Amino acid sequence: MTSETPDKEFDSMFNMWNPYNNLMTYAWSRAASLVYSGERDGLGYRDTVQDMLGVLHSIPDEARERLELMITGQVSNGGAMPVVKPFAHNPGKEKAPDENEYRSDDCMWLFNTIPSYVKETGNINFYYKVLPYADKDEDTVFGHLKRAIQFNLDHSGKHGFPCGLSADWNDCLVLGQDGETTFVAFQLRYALKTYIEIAELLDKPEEKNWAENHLKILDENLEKHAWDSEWYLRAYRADGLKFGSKECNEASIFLEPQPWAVISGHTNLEQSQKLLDFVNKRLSTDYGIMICDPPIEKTDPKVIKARLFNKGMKENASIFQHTQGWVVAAEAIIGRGDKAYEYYRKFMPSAYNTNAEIRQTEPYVYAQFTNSTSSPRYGASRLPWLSGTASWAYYTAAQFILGVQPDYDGLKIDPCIPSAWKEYKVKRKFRGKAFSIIVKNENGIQKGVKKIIINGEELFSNLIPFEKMKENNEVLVVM
Ligand code: IFM
Repeated sequence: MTSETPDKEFDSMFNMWNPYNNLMTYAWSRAASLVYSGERDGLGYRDTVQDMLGVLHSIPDEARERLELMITGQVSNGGAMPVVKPFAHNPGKEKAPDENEYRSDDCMWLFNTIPSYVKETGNINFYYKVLPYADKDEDTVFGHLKRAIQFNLDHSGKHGFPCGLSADWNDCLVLGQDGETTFVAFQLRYALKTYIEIAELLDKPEEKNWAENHLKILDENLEKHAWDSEWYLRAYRADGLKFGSKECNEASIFLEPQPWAVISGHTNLEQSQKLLDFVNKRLSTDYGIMICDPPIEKTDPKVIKARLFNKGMKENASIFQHTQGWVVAAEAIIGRGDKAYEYYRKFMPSAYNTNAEIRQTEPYVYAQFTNSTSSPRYGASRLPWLSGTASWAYYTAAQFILGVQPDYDGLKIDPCIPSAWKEYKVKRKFRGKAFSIIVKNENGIQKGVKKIIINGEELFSNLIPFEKMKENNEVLVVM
């Protein structure tokens, strides 16, 4: 897929460097990193499943093989092996991890990647494909997804949220077996919403009902126990200690649950706007959005390990790059294209071509984090290449900004762009067919498609159905 937009720096990332970064990250996982080497000798579950989001369109068959490998890394209780060893993995015969080795977010990422693969390829039968679990038994891919949900329902705490276990996405929170994570609670909400869509697609009303009931209960618990008057809490420890609450002196707000409240569909438009405005007020800097604030200086590392990092670095209140795409997606979901793009450019490497002395990292590659306001190196980025940032940056640019969204029945076009963009072009291959798309935005709006004409024929919605597609397609989109 290539773009021709009014922003040449965006195009250079999107057409060349970001896809290259995606392929490198996919190929090497974290194995070639000086920081991670020695720590693991296989594919980390959560990182690998997310990395695939950036390559599904370019190498779908190879990505499917990797995806199947990761699905067979799921244990029969629904949780995942933290690391899958690509050469030694022996599905059906692996030893299940000890209870305290599971991470609560690992299998939740399957709900982003599996539907993306099916929508990209149209291979709906993939949901019926039977694959073994890591330790014993087998199931369809749809069944694997259900067990992933069941795992977090079975490992829920007293507020009805998934337990933190060995870690949720943020490796530095010490939540333990019985502490609870609101971030994974929002991931679980996203999983239930996605499961409902798949159950509808496969015509499984009982499954749909099952998920709808759980979703309703989870929504109630989130409003009752996760809302902290202006933002969502990050977690509860088993003894009731809150993380990311106005009651905390340090790290009183964490970023992760806020965009996921929007992405998961939990908040309505008005709530989403207020929440994201608050994120802007509390966490936004010149170079992106901080992961938490204020930084951690006194809290015991037994509570938050991030204290071991200098303030303003890594999980200790840096501008953690992986999370930036989530905020871009959330802003685009509520139609604020100017804001989404402003955030996108703040962490876009090529935006630093002429001030590389600030970013201090190659201006064509994503990094793990940027030093934030509390660091003496404010603006400097570190740990380039092997970070989940690349795939999320690409995925949000392609699907949420340029708005080219593969769907089960065709290609949906739903851009969310800066009002200053009056026109842009995209070229893309989709299921073997070529598309040349021109988006016109003479009225300078940020979101909303008025008209789509494909090969001279006007459509009645913003989905281009598969039946209307020829080998080569000319598409005009009017916003
Ligand atoms: O989510 C993790 C990732 O798995 C490894 N790098 C740090 C991230 C945030 O803690």
